[in-house]
Amino acid sequence: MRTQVGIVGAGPAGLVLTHLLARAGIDSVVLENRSRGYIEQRVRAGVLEQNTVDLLRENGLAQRLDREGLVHHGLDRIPLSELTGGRAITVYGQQEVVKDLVKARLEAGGEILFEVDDVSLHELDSERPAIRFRHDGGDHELRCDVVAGCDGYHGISRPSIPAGVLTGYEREYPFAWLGILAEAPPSSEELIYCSSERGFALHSMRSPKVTRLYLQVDPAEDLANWPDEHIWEELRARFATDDGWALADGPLLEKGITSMRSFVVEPMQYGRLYLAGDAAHIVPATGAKGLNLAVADVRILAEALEVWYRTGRSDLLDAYSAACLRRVWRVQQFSWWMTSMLHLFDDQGGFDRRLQLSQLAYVCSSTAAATSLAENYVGLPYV
Ligand code: RFL
Ligand code: PHB
Repeated sequence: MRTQVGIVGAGPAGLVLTHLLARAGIDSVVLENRSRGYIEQRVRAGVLEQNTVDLLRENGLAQRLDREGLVHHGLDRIPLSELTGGRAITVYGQQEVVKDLVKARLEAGGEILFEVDDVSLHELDSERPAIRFRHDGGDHELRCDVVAGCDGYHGISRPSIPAGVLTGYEREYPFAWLGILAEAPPSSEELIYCSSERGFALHSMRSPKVTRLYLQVDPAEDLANWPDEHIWEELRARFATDDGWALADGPLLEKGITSMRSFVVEPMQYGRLYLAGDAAHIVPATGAKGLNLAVADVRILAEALEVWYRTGRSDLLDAYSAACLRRVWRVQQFSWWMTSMLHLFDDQGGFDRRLQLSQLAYVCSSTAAATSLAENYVGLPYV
């Protein structure tokens, strides 16, 4: 088998990349180790920044997003659009984005192979790298010009790079998020980021009938300790206000625990392998940035590949890592800052807690401070 760009992973990064390349007339094949059904059901992100929505729309991939996505002009207490010249976020489940991208690509004759096993990368420092894998009971080799490692944090692309090439930068947080999806109407028009004395909580949604809620929990927490009623009690306690506001509840459709970590590798490239999305960096979910950052990476990669194929010029490809990392570190700082401001830390004393509360009050009352949050949250424009 032969293609121009071999893409490992059919998450947002790999799927957006295959679409952008197709539009530029570049062939690609996507290899995904899970089933189509699995990746289309996996509940994850929900907040798309303006850049992501614009990019999907410009590429004809936003018909259902435009119909069903919930456009938000603010967060609770932060008028995002007013502070950013009209930019907004759209709440639309990541698995819905994945469904739309898979369907559109397959309908256009694109190649996405699901349930591939034992994917391995070879000759990455040559001009004809190869991807070997098993599929439908047989062994295969895909020869390509370039490999895009879009296989997430646990994928094989990053570990295929020889020792000593990459430098990793990491921070683990002393908490995780317990997330639920519930059949209950959202209890607020807007997303609510809540820093309570019992820990952080987040109110988000997926539709007028489905609420998405998160609780800060211990990273070693076992879901078995959280029967549904216990989750609702804790949510009600954390969101409690003295103005009679009540949280609507309903049957749970999904629950899971997500660790919180900041992680970056530099550079995001080795030979003909280019890393994109979670394969190269992880942000704690508090900033709602992971998916958006994955899309920003592959936009840069697709443009660089287009120039390379059209003119033979490799300057943009050579600059890929540096160009991505500028946005990656901005988003890392924002996500770390949101996380640090809103969560309770085990070892934090009264002084640190008062600093957090003061920062939060400042962000909710000063136009300068709120604007800084807002422009990062809706996504700084692509440069
Ligand atoms: P993905 O989505 O992990 O996709 C990687 C794909 O590669 C496959 N794969 C392999 N395929 C072949 N061979 C192998 N050896 C492979 N190993 C893995 C995997 O099956 C998968 O299909 O990475 P990508 O494309 O970089 O996308 C990143 C995003 O998924 C991630 O950053 C976001 O989900 C993060 N995130 C959020 N991001 C946002 O922008 N806004 C949000 O509101 C937001 N909320 C969240 C989040 C992530 C969460 N969890 C569960 C981690 C909320 C949560 C709870
Ligand atoms: C979500 O709706 O899943 C969501 C919203 C905001 C975040 C993270 C996740 O910061």
